[in-house]
Amino acid sequence: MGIIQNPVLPGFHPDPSILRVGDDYYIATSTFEWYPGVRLHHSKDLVHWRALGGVLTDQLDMTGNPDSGGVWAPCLSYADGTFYLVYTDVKSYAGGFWDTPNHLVTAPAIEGPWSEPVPLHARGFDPSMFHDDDGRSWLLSNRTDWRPGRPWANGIIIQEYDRARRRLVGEPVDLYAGTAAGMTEGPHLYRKDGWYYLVTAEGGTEWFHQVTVARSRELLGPYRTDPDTPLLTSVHRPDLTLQKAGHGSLVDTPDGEWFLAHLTGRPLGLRGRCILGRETAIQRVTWTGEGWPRIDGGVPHEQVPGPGLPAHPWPDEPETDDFTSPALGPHWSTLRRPPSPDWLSTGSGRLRLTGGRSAAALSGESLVARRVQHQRVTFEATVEFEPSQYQQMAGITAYYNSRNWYFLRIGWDEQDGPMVDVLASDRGRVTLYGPAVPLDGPARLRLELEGGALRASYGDVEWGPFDASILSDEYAQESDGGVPRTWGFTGAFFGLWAQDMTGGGITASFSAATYKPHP
Ligand code: 6LW
Repeated sequence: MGIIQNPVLPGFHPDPSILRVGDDYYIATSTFEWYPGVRLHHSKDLVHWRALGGVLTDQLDMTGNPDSGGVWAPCLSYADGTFYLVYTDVKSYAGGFWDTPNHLVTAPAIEGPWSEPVPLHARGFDPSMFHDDDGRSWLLSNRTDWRPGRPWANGIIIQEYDRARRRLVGEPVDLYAGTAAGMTEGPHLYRKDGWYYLVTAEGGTEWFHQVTVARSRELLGPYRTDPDTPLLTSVHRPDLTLQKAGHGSLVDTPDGEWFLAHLTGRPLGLRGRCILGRETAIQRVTWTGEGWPRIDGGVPHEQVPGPGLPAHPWPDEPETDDFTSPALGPHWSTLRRPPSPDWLSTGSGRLRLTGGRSAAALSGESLVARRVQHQRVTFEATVEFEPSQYQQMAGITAYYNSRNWYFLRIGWDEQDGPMVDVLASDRGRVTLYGPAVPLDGPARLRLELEGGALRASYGDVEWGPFDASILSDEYAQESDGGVPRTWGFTGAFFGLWAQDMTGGGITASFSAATYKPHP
């Protein structure tokens, strides 16, 4: 029996939905403004996971949104030889107005081909699909409320989905109002031993987060909450490494062992900032004689005895991406637009980016990045770039969102010509950090993260230490009079970035991108 070492998906992997099909386990996680639009992972033993890549939802317009628009809380399910993936393409939440169109894509195999999206309703977010034993399918979600002074969501709703006609039918009905913990969302429905079990996320996705379970003999309720609610939370245990435990989904093994995949966060210090974003962990679940699920102590554990399944380790991801493949590796994401030949090409040892718009544009940026998954890690890449204008720059970045980033860049100015320095943005306040070091051919640029400190270097020259904690969910959240303008729902990234504000589209070339955790 292997040990599940949590988090199983370190770095930005929130809102996990876990699914077993035969001997294979899959997890889908949210991506917000990053492509691919839904991120998928595969395991055969719940211990070893690998990124499968994602489902590119090209029809999504991730531009012009607050930074955390985009794909929320995908849910993967399976019926009659078909994978069902539902997700919310969040268009707005700022000011309390929710526009949350839900979509369904289907595929005969996890690798695809995925269908064109079927539009569902936009009444609320965190959709999931439940396939009942009688062949009927149901869409669940929360329901949002824009009215000032009201809770922003008021419970879980359910509506029938007709699989043959590929559309919603009937009317949505209220399923569950939630508990006093409030903010009831992330619904997943399961059938076991004659009960329908409704698993929800409550308390909001931060320190008060929890997993709540309710059950009913009838699909449409009434649902009674577990008298010993919640199933899981870290709210009373700020000392634990795994915080924010909530938003869970259940899975069983062929031998009848049960597990819960759930969201967690690992702050810098006691309830400090989470630069790794919200991550995915797995806990072991047992059932009481009365048929309620239990997790040891009701809290998240870093090490969990795995199921009785043969070990199935995947080959290690190489530390350095040499860009020999004509496609981007599965650990890379792109910002707000899918990779396409008009701005990105890879192969023969190079990643070439056509300079895009500035960080503030919220569209047309040329940024290729990977999740920061360790609190102590070095990221470096070789950059070849020949700017001739101060509006052109390329280099490597430690990036949270359009307002919070550090950019170790090759730039140009009238005095120095091509040079290397650090440009940074802290809640939108932009600062240039010298010295400006003359550029000498291809530049090996390096960023080093040590907990809350970030250092940049080129040759013998070092910039920083900078405050890395601004690259966190907590710092990214900004509000207007208590109403969120931008939420911090993603996590820090390391990336390769090219900008050309002349609109001329100068090319930058990147090679040997190395991500190396410190021992
Ligand atoms: C998600 C909601 C939540 O849709 O945070 O963790 C929201 N819970 O369920 C954004 O990830």
